[in-house]
Amino acid sequence: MNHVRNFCIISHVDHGKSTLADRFLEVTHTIEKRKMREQVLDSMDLERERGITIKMQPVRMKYGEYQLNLIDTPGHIDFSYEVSRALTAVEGAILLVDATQGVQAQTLTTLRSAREHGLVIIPVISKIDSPLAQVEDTKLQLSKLLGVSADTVLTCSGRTGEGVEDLLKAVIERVPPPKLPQKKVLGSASPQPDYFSGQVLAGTQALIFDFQYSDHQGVIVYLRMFAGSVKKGDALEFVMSGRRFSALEVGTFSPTPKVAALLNAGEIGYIVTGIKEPGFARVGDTIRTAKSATPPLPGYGEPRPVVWASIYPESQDDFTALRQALGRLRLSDSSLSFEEESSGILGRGFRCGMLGMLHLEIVTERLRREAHLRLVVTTPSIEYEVETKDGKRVSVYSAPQFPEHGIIAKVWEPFVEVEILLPADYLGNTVTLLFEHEAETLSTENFSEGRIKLTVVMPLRELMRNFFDKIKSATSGYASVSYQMRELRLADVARLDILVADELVPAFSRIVAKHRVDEEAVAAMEKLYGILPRQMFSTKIQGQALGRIVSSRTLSAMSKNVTQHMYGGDITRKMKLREKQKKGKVKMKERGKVNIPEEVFLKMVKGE
Ligand SMILES: Nc1nc2c(ncn2[C@@H]2O[C@H](COP(=O)(O)OP(=O)(O)O)[C@@H](O)[C@H]2O)c(=O)[nH]1
Ligand SMILES: [Mg+2]
Repeated sequence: MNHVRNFCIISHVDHGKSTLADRFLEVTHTIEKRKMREQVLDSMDLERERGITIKMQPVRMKYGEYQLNLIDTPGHIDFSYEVSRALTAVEGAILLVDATQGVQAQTLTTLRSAREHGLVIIPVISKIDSPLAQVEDTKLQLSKLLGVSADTVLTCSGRTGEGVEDLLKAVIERVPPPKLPQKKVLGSASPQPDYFSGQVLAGTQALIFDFQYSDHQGVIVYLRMFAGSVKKGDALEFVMSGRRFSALEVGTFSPTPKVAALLNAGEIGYIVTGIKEPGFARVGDTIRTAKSATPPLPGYGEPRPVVWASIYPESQDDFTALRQALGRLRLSDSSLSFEEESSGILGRGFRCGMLGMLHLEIVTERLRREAHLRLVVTTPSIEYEVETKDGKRVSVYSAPQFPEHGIIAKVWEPFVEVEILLPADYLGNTVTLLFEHEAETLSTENFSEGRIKLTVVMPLRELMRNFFDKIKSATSGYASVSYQMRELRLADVARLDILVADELVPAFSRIVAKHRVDEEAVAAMEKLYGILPRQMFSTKIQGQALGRIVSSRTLSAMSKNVTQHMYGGDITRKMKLREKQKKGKVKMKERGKVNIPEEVFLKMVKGE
């Protein structure tokens, strides 16, 4: 009998995964009471500040004679690549649904991928302590969704601990132990390798599902053992890159790293490699005994970036530091992609692909904090494919690179399939909003008592036009949304430029639907008019698209005397200011440059 159980907790964001994990850790005495804190597995500062889980976090617990390996996962869609990798390391999943919210869009998405991985699903209702909990109703929703009887749905509260121990018992009963490799029978033909099925193998075979980097230990590999075992000193290799290393330490998560003598087939743990340079290994690669012929496990597809932004060091002296920081960050965030690029004004930097706006925010914040870098981040953009009239097809990752109107033959843009769950009462508002965002409805289903599930396809460009916020406000916060990237389709879009004092400001350029060019141009112009400080001279603000000026407005000059607001005070300071003002005026006229403060850039780029 095998005493190992590997499982993860999946759900819509905020349904109580990390809090339930806390109670598991308590019940199993994995963490001492005095070291316990809320959502203890959210160990990054950023996770704690924002109250969200960004990274999956494995932890090993002992319960009776059982070894339970749990992986807590993030719920936000921008971190779904973390979830999909966690699913390959386990045999079962607790599908958690908040009793005060019911089944939400991300519940459906994570359930679908858990099923694709062939996992045993344990349906669980959380937050039953809440006065707003609708336990029976949620039970019905969940049992219908899974096609199981309502009495197989369990209930718990991460706050009071009610039902938590029964959940662990259910994990032990319902989740199968890992399949182990069969013993080789002499003279038998070697069977085909089969993922998760247990194979006939001589050596060690482990799937890399995550990394961590430490200055002192180098690359630390998070893995799920499929065959054989590893211990300190073993000679191992990465299958794809062929890179060899000796295991400096092996261990498990408690949730902090804890040295172990051995990691056996079926278990989850880590290996310290001591390798300091990044770039030799990817998640989804297999680790095997060095010089063995053990076949690789099926890996992961590369995630497809949703938004792109360029990240430059404020000072070019930090370029190498930024490259190193990105390399290290990518080890612990394998959904990040980056490539070197250079720009005339900003120098050398990196074009980075991310899974959404929250992901972009987290990446830049982590670079700033963990590597202490000062950065310039350009306006995020989605990817377009442009065919120019000379027959060349190029990928465009930022609006300023979008070719001039006159030379474009065709443009393609990514579409997304979006699932929306909402109360039927808000259908009218939602349909209007969907129309405004060029969405085409694929299906409308009654989902549960008074709720509807809409499936639509729309341009990613329209999803990025604040669709999430808008649908939340159109439905008093009740709608939940999940989406998936689909194919590229022909697009009817144009680049909208903003000119300030007749000069194009690349950071303000963006790609908009052709039929919205006028509207967008006026909106951008008015917005800038409202936030741009007055200059020494009157300043024209214009929108330009499709080869013509589509909007124009003039900001009058600032009042003549900059010392007016100073009462009394130091006369020499006033003189200095006047001197400065004079010089400034001359300089500005010479260059015709307008001084656009950093916060104006930020305000223009953010929101609408
Ligand atoms: N009343 C109540 N609130 C809970 C419970 N579990 C979690 N919460 C709250 O729900 C919010 C989200 O919890 P968290 O564990 O971070 O959710 P996650 O995003 O799924 O990991 C937090 O404010 C928790 O305090 C519960 O069982 N009862
Ligand atoms: Mg969490």
